[in-house]
Amino acid sequence: MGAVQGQGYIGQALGVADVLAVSYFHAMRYEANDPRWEDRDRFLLSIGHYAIALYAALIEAGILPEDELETYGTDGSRLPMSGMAAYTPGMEITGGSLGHGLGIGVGMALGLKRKASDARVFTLLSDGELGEGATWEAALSAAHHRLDNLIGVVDFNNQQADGPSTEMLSAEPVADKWAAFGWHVQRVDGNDIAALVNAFDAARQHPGERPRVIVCDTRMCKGVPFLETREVTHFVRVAPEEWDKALEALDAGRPQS
Ligand SMILES: Cc1ncc(C[n+]2csc(CCOP(=O)(O)OP(=O)(O)O)c2C)c(N)n1
Ligand SMILES: [Mg+2]
Repeated sequence: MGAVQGQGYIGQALGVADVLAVSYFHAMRYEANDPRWEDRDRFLLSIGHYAIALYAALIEAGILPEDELETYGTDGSRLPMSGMAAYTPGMEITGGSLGHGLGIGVGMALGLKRKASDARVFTLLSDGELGEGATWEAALSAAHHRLDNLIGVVDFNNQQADGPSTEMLSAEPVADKWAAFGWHVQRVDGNDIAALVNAFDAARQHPGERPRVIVCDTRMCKGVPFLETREVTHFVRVAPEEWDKALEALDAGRPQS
C-alpha cells in the first residue's frame, strides 16, 4: 500500500504488525463474512493514522478483499489514509483525533455488559495518546465500572510527532500508572509473537473484575533494517527505489513455515 501511494505510515505499520497478527489470528472472535456480527469482539483503532496497518490485518482476516489494497488512499477508495468507520468494513470507529479511542471503548464495553454479551473490546492506542488527558479519564472510568471485557493495547514505539515520547512528555513508569488506575497490567516485547500470545491469553483469562492493558514495546519499521535505523520515523520517507528493497528485506525475514 505504501509503495502504491509512495507514502504512508509504514513505520508504525511494521512496528505494530505482530500485535495485529496476534489480535486477529489468536485472540479475537469474529466472522470474516459478517463484520457487524453482534457477538464479535470489537477492535477499536484509536490511532487513525495506523489504518494502513489495520487494512493489512483485515485483508489477511478475509474481511476486506486483497485486490482493494491497490486503491489505498485514492479518491473514492474504501481505504482512506486515516481510519474511518463509515468507509471500511471492520473499521469499528473513526479514530485519528487522538485520545478518544479508550473512552469509546469504555462506552462499548459498558454497553456489551448491559446486553449480557461476552464479547470483548480491544482498543489499540499509542504512547503519544498517553499524553492525552481523556485517555486517563477513560482509564479511571473503566476501572470504576469493572470492565473486565475491555483490553487496552498500547503500541509503545517511543515515538510521537515531535520525537521520542519519553523525551516529549514521559508516561513512565507506564505500567505503574495503569496499575494505580486499577488495571491488570502486562508489559511485553511487542515484536515477540510468543510473548504477545501469552500476554493476550493472560489478559483474556485473568479472573479479576478489572480492565486489562498490554503495553507493547515495539520497534518502528520492524523488519526493514535500513529503515529501522532512521532517526525520524513518525512519517518515514522512503525513496522510490527503496520500496522494492524494503519488500525484499521483509521477505528475507519471513519465518520458515
Ligand atoms: C487530538 C490530536 N492532536 C494531534 C494530532 C496530530 N497527530 C497525528 S499523529 C500524532 C502523533 C501521536 O503520537 P503517536 O500516536 O505515538 O505517534 P507515532 O508513534 O505514530 O509517531 C499527532 C500529534 C491528532 N491527530 N489528534
Ligand atoms: Mg508512538
